[in-house]
Amino acid sequence: MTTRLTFLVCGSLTAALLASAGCNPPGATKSAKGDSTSAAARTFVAPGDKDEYYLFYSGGHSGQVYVAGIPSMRHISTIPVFAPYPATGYGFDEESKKMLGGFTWGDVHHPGLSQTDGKYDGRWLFVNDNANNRIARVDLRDFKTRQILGPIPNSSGNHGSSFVTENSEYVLVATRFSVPLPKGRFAEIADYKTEFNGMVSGIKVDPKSGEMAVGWQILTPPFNWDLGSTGKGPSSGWAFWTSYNSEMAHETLEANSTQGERDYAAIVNWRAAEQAVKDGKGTMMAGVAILDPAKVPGLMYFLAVPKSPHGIDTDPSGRWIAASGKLQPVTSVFDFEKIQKAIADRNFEGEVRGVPVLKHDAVIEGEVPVGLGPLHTQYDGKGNAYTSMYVESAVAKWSLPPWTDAQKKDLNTVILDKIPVHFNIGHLVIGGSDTKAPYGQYLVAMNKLSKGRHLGVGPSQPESSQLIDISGNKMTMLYEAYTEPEPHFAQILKADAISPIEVYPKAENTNPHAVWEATQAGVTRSGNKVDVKMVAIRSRFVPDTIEVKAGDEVTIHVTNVEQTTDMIHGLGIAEHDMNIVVDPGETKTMTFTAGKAGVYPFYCTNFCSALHQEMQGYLAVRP
Ligand code: K7E
Ligand code: CUA
Repeated sequence: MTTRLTFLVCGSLTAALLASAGCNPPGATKSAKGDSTSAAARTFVAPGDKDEYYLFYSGGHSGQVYVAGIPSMRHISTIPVFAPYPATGYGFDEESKKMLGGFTWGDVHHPGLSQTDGKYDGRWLFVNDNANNRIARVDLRDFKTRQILGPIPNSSGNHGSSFVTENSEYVLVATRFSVPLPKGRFAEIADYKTEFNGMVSGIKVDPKSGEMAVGWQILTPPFNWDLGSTGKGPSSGWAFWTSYNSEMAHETLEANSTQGERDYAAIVNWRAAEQAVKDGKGTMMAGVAILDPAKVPGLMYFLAVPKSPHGIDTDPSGRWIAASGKLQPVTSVFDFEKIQKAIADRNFEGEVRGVPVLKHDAVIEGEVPVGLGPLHTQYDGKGNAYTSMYVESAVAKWSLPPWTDAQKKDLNTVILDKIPVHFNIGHLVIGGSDTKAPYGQYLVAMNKLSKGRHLGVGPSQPESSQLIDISGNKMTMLYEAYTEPEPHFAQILKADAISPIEVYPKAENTNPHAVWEATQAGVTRSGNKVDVKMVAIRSRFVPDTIEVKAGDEVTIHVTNVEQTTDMIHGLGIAEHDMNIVVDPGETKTMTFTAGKAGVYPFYCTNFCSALHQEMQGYLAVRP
């Protein structure tokens, strides 16, 4: 979500909608205090005990991913991805600096866990950067960012990702913003409709290493692709995205992109795209094979969805696809079996730039009147769906089809429960909702506003994330945690699905600059280049004096020779804006230019032992 929605939905355009409920319905401000004793017991994780689940939630424009435990909702760790993070030295050492590619921020929206056979396999977490068109892979063996791919060519505004296919063949990506292509070409903004294009990209994932590369791209009209999801079961091999701005407006989108009654969802046959590229049907642009869906029939279909849809989510069976029009109080449920039939029967209601538009009535199963401002839907694997409602500040629980005739006549009857959240929910997450086997125990509501339900911290307020028990018929509010901007989406993983390492085994360290003994450490010079091989061990650096000349290019390779859990050493150098943090068994490299003449202390930045304060040294810079 963006602030756009805040103004749009809570603004004048939908005054009529709001008149009935308001942005924060009065009933929504009170929590079920009566239940608080049992809620406390259900979320209490005693000191020393561990949580049952990981919650990986996006840090939005912080560029990071946060890790919390469920049910305690305690923040455990921050995984820096698209932005430097001094706490772990990320973005200061040469390896991570290179991955960041000169960018100092990103905008993480949708974490996606890798899957095998439609279930989480605990290998990787993919996250997108909406701002700089990148996608990153975090390795769940060590919770470190291992690759950042991008900026993705021919693609601008990587919002519609990271949607992982059933066997992690691809991470699928669609563009939020359209630009003249190839990137770098200038066109008048007034010529938006004819000169600008969007793109759907298949990011190929190496099944062994997880290494990502751009596989293929499909050219689209300049709609603003929004959220997506991948198919499974009957919809295996397909993917779905919503869009807004089918009006193809290029200014004042708040008004101009909301004129039409419907916008288009894209239904993409990614297996066919892969095949078409193999068959040589692509045209190269910026090194990528681009497919034109008008020339390669069967790749892409459009489907009209009411009123600026946002979320689109495939259910665990792969048959039902729920899309929510944020300006209309219903969630549209599409039947993939009907979609396939409509495609086979060529049951179209027109076309847009050569892409057939499926007949809406032929593929819709029903419109569930969930409530105001519906955005995203998650599933518990027991036949129930849960839709977040931004305007209403609530979550609605409803039953998926098949519905009885009586239910079909009045879909109000499929709504089973509603719970208020505080306030203005964006995404919600149920563990495994995007797999064949959801856990169905907890739901986390990621709310855009906390409105001071916490100790005062000045005008810049955190978001709030609320833990809801969904194991019974009725949803129960359990806990409320404050989260830094801005959790869009999250993934929940069973704790026992992974077993992260605690040290890097010495035998695995293949860094050519690693040194394991004090006797191997030292300083060498060639010209104005100074190379330092340094050992870090409780509680000293070897060497602990380094002498250089002003203007020298200094490279320090630090090996933390510890093989003990949590024995981390940092190396911070005064007035050089340098701090790297080295985990046990790891070697990291920092490179900098020695500053003005003088003597600069360096010290260990991670409290590592009783003599941590003594872990220091001097960088002597001769004039
Ligand atoms: Cu709804 Cu970027 Cu998925 Cu924000 S998005 S909420
Ligand atoms: Cu090493 Cu503190």
